[in-house]
Amino acid sequence: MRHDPLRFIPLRKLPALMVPFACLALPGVAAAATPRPASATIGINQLGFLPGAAKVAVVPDGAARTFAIVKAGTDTVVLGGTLAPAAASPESGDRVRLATFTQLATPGRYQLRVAGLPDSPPFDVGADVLQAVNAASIKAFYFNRTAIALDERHAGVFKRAAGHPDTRVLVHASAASPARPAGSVIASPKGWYDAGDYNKYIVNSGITTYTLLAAWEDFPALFKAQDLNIPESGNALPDLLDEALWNLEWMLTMQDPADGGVYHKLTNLSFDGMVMPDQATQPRYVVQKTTAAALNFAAVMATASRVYAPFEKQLPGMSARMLAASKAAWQWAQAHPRVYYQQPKDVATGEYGDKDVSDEFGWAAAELFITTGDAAYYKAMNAPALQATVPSWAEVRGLAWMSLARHRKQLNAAADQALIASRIDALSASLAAGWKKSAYGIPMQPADYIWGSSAVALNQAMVLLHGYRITDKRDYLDAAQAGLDYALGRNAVGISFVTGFGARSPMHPHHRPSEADGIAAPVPGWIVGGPQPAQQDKKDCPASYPSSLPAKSYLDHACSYASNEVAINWNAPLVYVSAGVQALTPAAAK
Ligand SMILES: [Ca+2]
Ligand SMILES: [Ca+2]
Repeated sequence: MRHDPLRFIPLRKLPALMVPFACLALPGVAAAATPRPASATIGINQLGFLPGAAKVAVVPDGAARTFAIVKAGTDTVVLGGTLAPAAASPESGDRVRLATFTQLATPGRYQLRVAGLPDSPPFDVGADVLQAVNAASIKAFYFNRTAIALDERHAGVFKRAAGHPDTRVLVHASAASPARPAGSVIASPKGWYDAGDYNKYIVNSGITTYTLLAAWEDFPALFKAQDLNIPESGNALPDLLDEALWNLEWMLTMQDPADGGVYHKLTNLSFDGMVMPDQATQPRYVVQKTTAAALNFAAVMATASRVYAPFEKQLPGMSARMLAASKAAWQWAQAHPRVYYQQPKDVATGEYGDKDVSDEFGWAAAELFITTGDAAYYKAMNAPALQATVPSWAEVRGLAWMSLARHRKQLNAAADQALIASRIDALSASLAAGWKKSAYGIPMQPADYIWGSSAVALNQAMVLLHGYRITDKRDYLDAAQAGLDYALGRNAVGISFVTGFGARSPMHPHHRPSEADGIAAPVPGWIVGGPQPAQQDKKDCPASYPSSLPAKSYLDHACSYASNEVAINWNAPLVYVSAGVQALTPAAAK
């Protein structure tokens, strides 16, 4: 059954809605939005395609019935084709035709040409077209590290002073315990800033870190060969695992050693202004232990324990420490199964509240089963009742199934192999059915344009890549490619949603460092939230949205936290999918 995103994916940290956008009066804030998309543009992946990938573009319906592929900037036609019949796209109000040019496999730079329209942005065909965006999407996490100065050697023009050491964090009254009364001080350094703001939230950084580790588990060869130019480059650990460790070390400090419970977040009492990290110096607090945080933590630490186990020499004791932390959090959740996040009256930052933790129980149990082989965890997962859905921070049951599918060959007899395969295949089939009927040829459906829609597209693609791995059904790979194409420009606004990548990409993300650093270009490698029709920021924005339609409700302005913010949990599936498409696409076109 297809999930209902409106029901299952809550808005990102709700209180942001109530925070007036105060940045316009501050220096360094760009007020101009980038030009609006032309009314009729060809929607295409603006980076390009692997030679063996499905290649499709979206063309506004007009008089033309044919298209040509030309060498970029020339009239040299290398391929011609017929446009598919026009179809209506209710989410964008467009009538469009698909141009399919999958057979174009010769490496080079091209444009798609249709009579009566501007040529498409240039795109490449080549084996390495996704390498740079994959590396940048991971490097973005480095740019959002807390507690470390970004030096010029690693950060280039985006060098900055360290912010938020978090070595003296207060225990909020909501988190007080006998050993740690309100106002006592703990150290909780490292981790990443969550998004455009400077706070740290367990459940959101948990799914993020898991997704990075999943990418490692599925495509290790790609990451072993990768040099991200981060401070740990050249050490004995692959850079992706160095970056993930930066957050895992923070997460470990969020567990109360006295009882195994996990604080929900580490935050100011209110959001910072649009300033650089080192200028944001409000007191920081750990706030309330919750069941969701404990279970999310348990799942991530169980995963990390097996990922870092082969690196015992580099990280002595780390794997065992993570597994012990996972089990302690699991035990706390067993004893406190319904402690939901309740925002204290004096705290106004993101909530990440979640009152359905049945999925978190299932996910944590699955990861503990995979890592330990203990059948009691499989039983606790209650597999027959646990569905697979497209993951989001509050809706993690699909992660249990993807992990089980990934490790299926090593699982013991407790696991139901047929059920694992059927859960992944059924969810992939439903996404592929949407892809087939979509006018844009993408898995995204009208209801998928929610807050963070870009990540919906990429999490769908992640599911589809798992489906392809299990079944070898080519449709699943092609649908996943279409989801990535969406994020990189095959969409109704004709924009690659990744900063710094593509002919047209966001220039004014709602991201404090990008706005406050005085540099025109945004910090690169971030995917912005993308279009969604609720436009909760409309009242706070001096610029207006170009459209109220779901697929066109996008505003490239720093005011637009509802369509143009960045977030770590949106970048993580970009890391996964840009790696997976590279690793799984057959070398030759067919
Ligand atoms: Ca390294
Ligand atoms: Ca949940």
